[in-house]
Parts: sequence; C-alpha cells; structure tokens
Amino acid sequence: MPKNKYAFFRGEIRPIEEARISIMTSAFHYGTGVFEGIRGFWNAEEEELFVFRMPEHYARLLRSARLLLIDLPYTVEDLCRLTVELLRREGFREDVYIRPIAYKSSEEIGVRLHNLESALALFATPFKAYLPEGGIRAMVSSWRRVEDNAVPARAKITGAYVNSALAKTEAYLSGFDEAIVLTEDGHVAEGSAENIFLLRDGVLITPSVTANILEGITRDTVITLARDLGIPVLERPVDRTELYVAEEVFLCGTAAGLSPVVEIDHRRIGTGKPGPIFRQLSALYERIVRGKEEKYRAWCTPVYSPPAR
Ligand code: PY5
Repeated sequence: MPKNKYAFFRGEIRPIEEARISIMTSAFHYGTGVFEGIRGFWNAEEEELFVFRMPEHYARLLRSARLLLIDLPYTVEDLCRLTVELLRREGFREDVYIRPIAYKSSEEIGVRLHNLESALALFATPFKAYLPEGGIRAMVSSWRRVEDNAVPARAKITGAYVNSALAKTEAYLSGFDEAIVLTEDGHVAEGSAENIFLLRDGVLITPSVTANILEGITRDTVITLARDLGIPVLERPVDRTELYVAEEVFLCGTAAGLSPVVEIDHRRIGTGKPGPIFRQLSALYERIVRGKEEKYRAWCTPVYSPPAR
C-alpha cells in the first residue's frame, strides 16, 4: 500500500488508484520517458515542508523532455504550482520524495520519438535514507556509463536507468553498498544514482559535465557551498586510481544526500571515516534543505505557507 493518496495524472490530481497506464504505453516498452527526483524536507519547528531547488529540477525536466521530443504544455512555474498543490492535498508532515515523469504515452507499436503523444504524471511519497548512513563501501563497476552519443546521461531518461540498475545490482550482489561507474574511455563518471566528489590536496574535484554524468543539482549545490566556504573546486577528468589515493570521497544526489565513501575496491579512503570537508559540507547541506540557513533560504519552497508574491 502506498503511503500517498494522490497523483497528478491525465491533467488532474486524482486518487492514486486511478493513476494507471496501459501495458501498450510506448514508454513502457522503449524507455522513452524522462523524470525527476525532488525532495521535500520537514522542518518540525516551523511545521513547514520545504521543497529543495524545485525550479531547478523542473528546468532540468523540461530540458530532458526537449531531448526526447516530449512536448509538455507546462512551464517551470506551472509545475512548481502543481507540485505544491499536490503536496498540500497530501498534507505530509515528514520528509518526502517527489517524482514527476513525462513520457511517450501513445498506445501503439513502433520505436520512435516523433508523432507520439506525451503525458505528465506526478506523485510524492514519504521517504527515508537511500544509502546506508555513516560511510559506504563502493566498487568500480564492470559496467560502463552510457555514452552521450548513445543514450545521453545529461537527460534523466527512464531507459538509461538500465545502466544504473546493472551497476547497482552488481555492486549489491558483490557485497558493496554502491557502484562507481567509469566512462568508455576509463574515466570516473558517477555513482549509479549520485554524482561523485573527491578531495586531493585540499581541492575538491568532480568529473566535468562532459564525462557522461547527470548534471546533478546536488552536485551544483555542493560546488556552490564549497566555493562559499573558500574550498577550491575543480571540474576535470578523474582517473580511477585517483579515487584510491584521495583524502576523501563522497557521493551526492537528491535521494542519497551527501554520502561519504569510506572504502573503494577494498582500499580504505583517507582515514576510513567520513572526512572533515565532507562533514563540514554535509552539516551545512542538512541545515539548508530544512530552511535553517537564511543565506540559502531561496532554494527552499515552503509548501504550507508560501510568501505572498
Ligand atoms: N547521477 C545519476 C545517474 C542520478 O540518477 C542522480 C539522481 C544524480 C546523479 C544526482 O542528481 P541530483 O543531485 O540532481 O539528484 N538520482 C535520482 C535521485 O533522486 C534517482 C535515484 C533513484 O537522487
């Protein structure tokens, strides 16, 4: 039983039971959908639910949609308004995960992007930790990341998540918590569902946007916070073995938050404990997402008491 009661489906907020698609749906067969993962964080003192960087997520959804020729009759503002309306209807008083998905909805045979109808669906559901807390053990996957000229990782395409699922399950079945995936040319791309950062000589390093990564919003948040704290940040190609000799490594994503990696391919990272730069960034991030840092409050959309515009 889902803990949410509603979904936006076929142009309306309806009971979740009514939000069903046919087995003939094009996107179900060919992975021709694009989606987002957005989180809402409950602030108990203010009795408020804050949605983190919602316009940025919807801007990315519309960019992903453009890549797959999915036409949506909504602006970023429409999508934000719709999400707030759905969350208010649900009345959540806990952390939630918001999942919009836009997809080729025609019920007919034929692999293509053109001359098919598109649809948008949206639901939100209570959410707890995605990765184990306190430090994760990772392996470099034997699978390689999807290439931009095959399946662009820059767009959050449902079909591309076969790549993530292969990597994640290989890691899990091999006794690890998460996979780190390399590009075809052997450089570090990202985790199965997270971007990656490493610290070397006090410089925070992350693969550039041309390394077949999803251009993560948490990645952007981390870069912004690091620079605000005076920590130098470099976006550049990263070798596999740089991970082994880094002082710190961490993953970041909407679902995962900031998650320290303490072991990779049986090598201890740094001291084998979450490092000081990770702890500094993570502590700040945890406060920011709940609207507790005035300076970054603009990133948080309050659900129950939006300020008059
Ligand atoms: N890379 C991949 C492949 C991802 O799937 C994600 C997010 C990220 C990076 C991080 O991006 P962002 O910071 O914008 O979230 N993954 C989704 C998430 O909600 C789906 C996880 C199942 O975190």
